[in-house]
Parts: sequence; C-alpha cells; structure tokens
Amino acid sequence: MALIVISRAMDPDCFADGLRQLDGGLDVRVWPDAGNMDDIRYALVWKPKDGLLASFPKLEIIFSMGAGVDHVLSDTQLPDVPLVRFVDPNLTMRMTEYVCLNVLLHHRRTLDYLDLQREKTWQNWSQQPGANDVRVGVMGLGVLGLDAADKLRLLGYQVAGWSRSQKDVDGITCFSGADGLKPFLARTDILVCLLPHTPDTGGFLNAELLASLAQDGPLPGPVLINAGRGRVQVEADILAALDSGMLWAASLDVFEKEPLPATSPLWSHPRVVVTPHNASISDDRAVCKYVIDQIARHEDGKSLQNVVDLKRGY
Ligand code: NDP
Ligand code: OXD
Repeated sequence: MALIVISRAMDPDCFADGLRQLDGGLDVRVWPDAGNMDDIRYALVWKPKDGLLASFPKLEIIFSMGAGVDHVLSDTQLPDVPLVRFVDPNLTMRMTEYVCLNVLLHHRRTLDYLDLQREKTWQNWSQQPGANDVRVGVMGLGVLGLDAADKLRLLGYQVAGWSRSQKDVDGITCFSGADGLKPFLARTDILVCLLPHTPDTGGFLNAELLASLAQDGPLPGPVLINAGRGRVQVEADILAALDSGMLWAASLDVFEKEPLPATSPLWSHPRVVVTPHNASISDDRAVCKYVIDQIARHEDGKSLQNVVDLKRGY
C-alpha cells in the first residue's frame, strides 16, 4: 500500500519527506517514480495532468494540497473515488489576514497616501470614514469566507455575506442564491470574493456584477478584492470598470492565467494591488499532518472529512 505525491508547482519532495517523518511505515512515492501502479492507494496532488489519476487502478482517496479543487476536477478522466480538500486553521487564519489587510488598505486610502508620500505631499483627505460606515460584502461564506467575515465584523465593518445556501450568522447579514445577489451587491462598498471556481461561478465577476455594487458609499467608489479563483473574474471588465471610475480600486491575488502575463495591464494599473496567488499558501507540514490523520480515519473505518461534492464542484 503506497501514497503518491504529484505536483508540478509545489515541491513534491518536501511533502514526501514530511509524510515519511510523520509515518515511517507509509510507503511514499513521488511522481513520476511511481513503481508498481497497483500499489498506489492514496494520491496527494496539486494540478495533476489530465488522465494521470485514472492510471492508478487501486486508488482509494485523492487529497488536494489546497482548499480549492478545481485543479483536480478539471481532469476529464477523474476516477470515482473520494476527493478530500485541505481545511486547516492556519490556512484560514492567513486568508483572513489577507482579507483584513486589503479591506483596511482601501478603506484607509493607502494607495493614495503612498502616491502622496512619493510626491512628499502632506495632505489629508477631508473625511475619514470609520469602519462602521463601510459596508463589506463577502461572496462565499464557506470555511474561509465565514472566518474573514467574522474578523471584519470585529473590526467594526458592516458585514454581509452571500452564498449558495442561506446562512444565519450572528452579526452578519446573510444573502443567498440568485434572488439575494442584487440586494447584497447594492449594499456593498467593498466586495471580497472567496468563491471557488465551478461551472456556476466562472466569469461571475463581470461588468454587470460590478455595475451593481453600491455607488453611494463613503469611499470614492466600490472596491473589489478577489482571492478565490482567477477564472471567477473577467479581467477585461475589471479594467474597464476601473478606467471608467465604476470601480475605485481592486486587490487581486488570483488571475485568469497564472502566472499573470507580463503584458497584463493589471501589473501597472495605479488602482490595482497584485499579489502572486499567495493570499494563503498551504503549509506543507500542516498538509502532511492532515493527510496522515485522514488516512488513519479511513483505515479505522471512520468517515473522511471535507470530502468534495463532485456535483456541486466544491
Ligand atoms: P468552501 O467550500 O468552504 O466555501 C465555498 C463557499 O462558496 C460556500 O459558502 C458556498 O456556498 C459558496 N458558493 C459556491 N458556489 C456558489 C454559487 N454558485 N453561488 C453562491 N455561493 C457559492 O471553500 P473555502 O472557503 O475553504 O475556500 C474558498 C475558495 O478559496 C477555494 O475554493 C479556493 O478557490 C480559494 N482559495 C484561495 C487561496 C489563495 O491563496 N488565493 C487559498 C485557499 C483557497 P454554500 O455555503 O451554500 O455551499
Ligand atoms: C488553495 C490555493 O486552493 O492555494 O488552497 O489556492
């Protein structure tokens, strides 16, 4: 019985070493050195090649190195075995750091003050709204969205959330589904997207959606923060909205194409903060511990945690 680590983007040896340290009895292999394919029961993967997972005939569980699973679900020959995504308090905490940092950055007009600093200009923007004047909307009230929404609430923001199914969360105004979308957007000054990429969410952050954000808020215009997935956003629409003033600023951690091509105007747009898909990177030690724990549950006949619903796509 063996586990195979498959990753082109994250260093697979680092994960393999971590797994071996935690469980010396586990036969850990690193793709392409799979040995006998019949031995492989578990796969720990990040962006596996299309069709590769189907070549392990005895595979029992696929583990995603990240919280998102679109990189696995895009496999057109995905074997019919449970897919377990990564859920971890440290990952959640770091996403919340990213969200709070970027909400505060735009709310406190940091891009403007950096411009003024470069010009050595001592100038104050006349009104400084408090957090309690600013309406933040979090799209996706899952593990990450809920924690970020709660911490934003503690900072004093007026927080609402939007998800597929209706939620009831203390201190957060919850909207859901198609009917809840317009009212949610209409009361949102800073939109935080933590949606997964699924067939339903592809291209969701488009011109029509951006035009529905509040235009009567305390900031010069609405702000978009996306740390969910790049394919949820339409970059041409975001740029057009920024240039027309419909959108005041954006922080983008994820992109339609990654790495973001050097030719993208997003790199040098004065109202855009670009980060290289690092809002919350999976910690390899935490991933290894999580996988070992899940395998132990499986081998004890207990149910796996955080199994992806293949129909919903997340
Ligand atoms: P969850 O699965 O816990 O939450 C997903 C949320 O999105 C749920 O609230 C779900 O609604 C909602 N949702 C999904 N589809 C729709 C839809 N069509 N309409 C409305 N709401 C929808 O995921 P996590 O919170 O753990 O992670 C979210 C995403 O963050 C990941 O999928 C990944 O893409 C991204 N991510 C990015 C990282 C980065 O560094 N940039 C790091 C880690 C993750 P409901 O509650 O009703 O099911
Ligand atoms: C993830 C990511 O899905 O890092 O965990 O994007």
